[in-house]
Amino acid sequence: MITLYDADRCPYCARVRIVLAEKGLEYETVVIDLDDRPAWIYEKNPTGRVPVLEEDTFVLAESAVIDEYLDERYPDPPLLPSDPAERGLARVLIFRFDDLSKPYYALRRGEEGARERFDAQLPRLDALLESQPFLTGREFGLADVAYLPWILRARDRLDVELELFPTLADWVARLSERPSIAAEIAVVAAQ
Ligand SMILES: N[C@@H](CCC(=O)N[C@@H](CS)C(=O)NCC(=O)O)C(=O)O
Repeated sequence: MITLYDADRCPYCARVRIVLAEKGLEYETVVIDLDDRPAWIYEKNPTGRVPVLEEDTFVLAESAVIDEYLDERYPDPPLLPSDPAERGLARVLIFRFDDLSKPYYALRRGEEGARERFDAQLPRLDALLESQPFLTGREFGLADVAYLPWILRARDRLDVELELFPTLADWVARLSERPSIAAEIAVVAAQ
């Protein structure tokens, strides 16, 4: 049995929810109140953060690692390219995710200049999506999952205008047709 220690408002948890949905896996959710975390969550993850995935007695933290674990353990449908070069490039994008998340959290904190710093990241993603249909490569996969939760929250909660970046906006529109992503858009709307 899979258990996800989860919080609706957490985009890192969204990464895992999306992969569980894409794989069609059943799981149990334990909601963690991020403003009043139970002491026992530190036994599962020493940082006290969510998401944490538990499968029987196995416990795993870190959203990007959990997503790769799920992809390896439940390979159908695959969410990383079979071509090693394409796979490597998708992993670099996931590895460098902080290039987007740092200005995102600065924007959330209302720091001066943060909107410009966040907006400056979008042409890079837009240009990449002009050369390939998905951040992961030729098919949807883990790099798309790694970035989309923040792009959705930037659009829906921080008034970032994605229309200025048509290829990126088109990527969001295409992904939004997937049930796994539509469910996350509903989660963001409910917050
Ligand atoms: N690197 C972690 C980050 C997870 C994370 O920052 N989760 C946030 C919620 S979105 C959290 O638990 N925050 C509580 C805290 O920082 O104490 C991952 O990718 O899973």
